Amino acid sequence: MVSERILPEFNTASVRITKEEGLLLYEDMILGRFFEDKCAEMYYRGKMFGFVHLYNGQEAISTGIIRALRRDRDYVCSTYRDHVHALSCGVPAREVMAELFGKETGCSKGRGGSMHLFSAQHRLLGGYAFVAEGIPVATGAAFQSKYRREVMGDESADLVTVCFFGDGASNNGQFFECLNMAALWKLPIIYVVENNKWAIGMAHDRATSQPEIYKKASVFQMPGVEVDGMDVLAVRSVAQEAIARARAGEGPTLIEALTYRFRGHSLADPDELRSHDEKQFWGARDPIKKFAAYLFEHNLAEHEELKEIERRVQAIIDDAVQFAQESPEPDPSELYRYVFAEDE
Ligand SMILES: Cc1ncc(C[n+]2csc(CCOP(=O)(O)OP(=O)(O)O)c2C)c(N)n1
Ligand SMILES: [Mg+2]
Repeated sequence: MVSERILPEFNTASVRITKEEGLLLYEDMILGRFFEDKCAEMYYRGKMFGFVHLYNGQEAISTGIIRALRRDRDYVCSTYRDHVHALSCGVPAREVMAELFGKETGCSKGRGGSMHLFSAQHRLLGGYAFVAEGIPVATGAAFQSKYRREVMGDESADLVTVCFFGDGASNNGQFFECLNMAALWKLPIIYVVENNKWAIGMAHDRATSQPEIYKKASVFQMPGVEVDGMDVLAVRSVAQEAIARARAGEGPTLIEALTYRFRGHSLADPDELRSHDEKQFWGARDPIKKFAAYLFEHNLAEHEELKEIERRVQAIIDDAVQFAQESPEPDPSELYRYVFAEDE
């Protein structure tokens, strides 16, 4: 028997969601899941190099948080587990897949690869290979929008930044330094810890003196909330509240989303350390199946409508692979291009 930290079932009575919104959230999660499954296939066929970290199981967090933001205006900062965050931000699947194939048409021009997705247009501040490296970058982005809005009087700078990172990252120094500054300066930022219980092979409970990460917000006088990261409606609800606070100038929030990755740490990880029982327990809480059940129960979707979304998304993924395959490699004579911003 495994004893797992989970939260009581989220009460959906307060949720107001239209059919259109429901289908959009479903499609976003399916896009993430199907994209990652295709990545695994392509990686094992030798189409990608280096480390590739998949997001299966955690989709409700990317969808619930990012789809509550203003697309192409608010900022998102990711980690090396960044494909699905990029997709939720609106970076086309073609450009993400081409980046993983190291092609010139990728969102980072084939120079970044899986762990370094970037899109100025879609306000994706980047994937970062070093654990916790994105936290100061995101904090800086939040500082600049506040500065533009309050000091320079730019009303269009009412922007919110979301910073994603893992449970392992929450033990790094940047986490504490940045939460302190963000709270002190009331920055418009939301720190989202995706607590999937593991940092490669290190169990979260063995690595930290206080495993309930959301409680660490209190020492900075910052609101900290825990949420069921397998329930997209629960995540969306806490995100909406935190975004409204940040946009109103009331400062940052720390959200701890309880989740699980359904695959190994990276595609090079044989995933032998996590117990069978633990994997089974969390596998039964699949966020996509849970949300499909909600949609049926509330007459927001028919089986055939969801199947139609799945077919459409599969076609997008297949097209992305073809695009990536047919795209050119970067030209070696342009090795130094894009090193500086003015090369763009
Ligand atoms: C500064 C730094 N230290 C160590 C590593 C090696 N490393 C890569 S991923 C990882 C685990 C991070 O776990 P977590 O923050 O929980 O994120 P998850 O992989 O679970 O999404 C470690 C230690 C690194 N990339 N950067
Ligand atoms: Mg983790």
